[in-house]
Amino acid sequence: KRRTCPETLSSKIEADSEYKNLFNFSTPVLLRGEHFNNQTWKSLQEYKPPYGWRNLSYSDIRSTLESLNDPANGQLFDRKGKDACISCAVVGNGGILNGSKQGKEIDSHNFVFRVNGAIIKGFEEDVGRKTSFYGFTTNTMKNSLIGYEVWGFTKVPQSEEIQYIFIPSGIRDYVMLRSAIQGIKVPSGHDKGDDTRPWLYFGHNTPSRKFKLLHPSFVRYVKDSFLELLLIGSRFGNGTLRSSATTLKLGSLKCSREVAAYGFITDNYKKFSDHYYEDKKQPLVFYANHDMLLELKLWKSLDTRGIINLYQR
Ligand SMILES: *[C@@H]1O[C@H](CO)[C@@H](O)[C@H](O)[C@H]1NC(C)=O
Ligand SMILES: *[C@@H]1O[C@H](CO)[C@@H](O)[C@H](O)[C@H]1NC(C)=O
Ligand SMILES: *[C@@H]1O[C@H](CO)[C@@H](O)[C@H](O)[C@H]1NC(C)=O
Ligand SMILES: *[C@@H]1O[C@H](CO)[C@@H](O)[C@H](O)[C@H]1NC(C)=O
Ligand SMILES: CC(=O)N[C@H]1CO[C@H](CO)[C@@H](O)[C@@H]1O
Repeated sequence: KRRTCPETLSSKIEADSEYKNLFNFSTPVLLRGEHFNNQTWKSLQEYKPPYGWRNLSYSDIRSTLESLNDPANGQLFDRKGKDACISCAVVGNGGILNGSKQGKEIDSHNFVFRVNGAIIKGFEEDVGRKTSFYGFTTNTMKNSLIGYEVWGFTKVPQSEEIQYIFIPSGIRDYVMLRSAIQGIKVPSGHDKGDDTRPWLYFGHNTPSRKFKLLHPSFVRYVKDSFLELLLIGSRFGNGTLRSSATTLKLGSLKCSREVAAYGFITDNYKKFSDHYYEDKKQPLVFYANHDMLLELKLWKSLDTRGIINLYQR
């Protein structure tokens, strides 16, 4: 059933004189096979990864894109008609969620986005159960599996409904994605080796329509519009925050009714642990304090202006 939105997020943003320029609803979001041509190849040579394809292998990029040949690879939301009025929860992994009891509310959204070390088992009451999208770079995913294993992040979320959003930080993401679709071990590059079997991460026989690849131009747009904030990061380096912020921005552009952000940094971050799953409080690690505080200001002001709902307590 189609429902029309009383007030769409895009109309709210368009009416906001300060923020409308931060959002560009025409930015391409996902890349798929039909986008590969000489012109795209050439124009993306202008930027190095994650913002383009400079110095990346033509044959790897081409074969990866060609494997994204299902129309669903180019669409975030499969079910037609749902586009009419979609509400999303974007769930970060911040300590603010420990004891929050937000699980039911999170699951009540049409789609739930999670990122990086998203541990669910044992935390359902606070973070919910549903995962519609999992966003990551190969590097942040693997770092999360190593660094958060001790807290229970032993595998990437897998389920019937889940779809995987690859954030292309370098050639390894393209190679991993292609191998995942083909159902083969990673044949070359950084992730080559016996212990890198995509099906361990994304499940066996996962249909190719469940894999999405963010357009490098989208990653660049997020960086530009977020005032270079994304160069900074926490414990596991610069990719972690980028994955969260990129995923949040993606939700803001694509979810027509509402975007609620849970587990992101808030004013009173000192009260909370780095992540919701640590057993003893661990302070949030800043590599670039100033920038992290800018990020905090940005989330908060987007909330104040009614563009996102930022969970705070
Ligand atoms: C928005 O994105 C489109 C597609 O990339 C681009 O052509 C356009 O110039 C952008 N608009 C603004 C105001 O930046
Ligand atoms: C695209 O580039 C390839 C290799 O550079 C070239 O052989 C081919 O003719 C080009 N195709 C078009 C339509 O320009
Ligand atoms: C990377 O690409 C630039 C411009 O496309 C080129 O000048 C440079 O030689 C390349 N570097 C390597 C290591 O291939
Ligand atoms: C999580 O919450 C519980 C119960 O309030 C508390 O005992 C525990 O210390 C908290 N964990 C962290 C890492 O803050
Ligand atoms: C952990 C890490 O790699 N931090 C780096 C993130 O990026 C900034 C700015 O480029 C560096 O100064 C940090 O060392």
